[in-house]
Amino acid sequence: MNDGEQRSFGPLGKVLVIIPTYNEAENIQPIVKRVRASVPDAHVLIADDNSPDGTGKLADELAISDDHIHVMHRKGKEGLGAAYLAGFRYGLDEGYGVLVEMDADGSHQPEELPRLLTALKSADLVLGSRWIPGGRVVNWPTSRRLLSRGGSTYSRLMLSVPIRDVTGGYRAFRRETLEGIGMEEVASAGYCFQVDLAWRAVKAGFHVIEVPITFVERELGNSKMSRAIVGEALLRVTVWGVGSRADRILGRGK
Ligand SMILES: Nc1nc2c(ncn2[C@@H]2O[C@H](COP(=O)(O)OP(=O)(O)OP(=O)(O)O)[C@@H](O)[C@H]2O)c(=O)[nH]1
Ligand SMILES: [Mg+2]
Repeated sequence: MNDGEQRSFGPLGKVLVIIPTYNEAENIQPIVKRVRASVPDAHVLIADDNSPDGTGKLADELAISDDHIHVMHRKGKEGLGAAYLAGFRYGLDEGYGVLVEMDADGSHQPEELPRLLTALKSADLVLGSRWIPGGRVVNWPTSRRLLSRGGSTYSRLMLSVPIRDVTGGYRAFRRETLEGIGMEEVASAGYCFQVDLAWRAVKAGFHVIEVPITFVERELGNSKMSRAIVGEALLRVTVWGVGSRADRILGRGK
């Protein structure tokens, strides 16, 4: 995608792994430990939305004994998109060169992060992908599989983005990519946040590549997936797709 082959890419710089959390008390310590073990130089930012189950306090305890762990306490549940945007802003302000998105529930395996980072050496954005050869999903019921594949296919066709897994949330961005996609205008809260970011990166001409991952369904804690999140995604992707087609037809070229 987008002539990455002809470009040369600069060094990656310091890595910040952003983990948004809402009620992940059972998961937060194991996931952070796995990140620290897999990529010891990387820093971790936990962006907690004042989880009632005390995730934020557990995160603080982790940060006390490890200067590579940082915690952002947000005032209340505002959705994963808002937590990531705040995390990105923190990371850019603090001078990180690479910003990684990772769920807290173990679905995104930290042991696969080195592969994403290696791929980022010759890309602007790397997407962990379940739906390319080598990608897998473990422990997902057929209904979830269909929803995810269907959502990705619908978004790909609607927005004409050449990406197989456009809703996935295991990603590594170069800072320049986030600086170049108009992050300030991103309003999506839930699932479509991921679609929004990938689409913006493709439209801005960045070199986006997919790397196969094994996605493991959460074992502990509760899902925050809801009909509202799916509904938001469906509605927004449809509005974006229709809008960009209309722009093309009317010659407003986006
Ligand atoms: N800060 C913050 N984090 C959130 C919010 N909603 C979800 N998250 C986190 O975002 C990540 C993804 O959420 P999940 O509930 O795992 O969503 P999902 O992967 O679609 O659903 P499951 O398949 O059930 O795991 C997890 O680390 C959540 O704790 C939110 O409103 N605020
Ligand atoms: Mg999950």
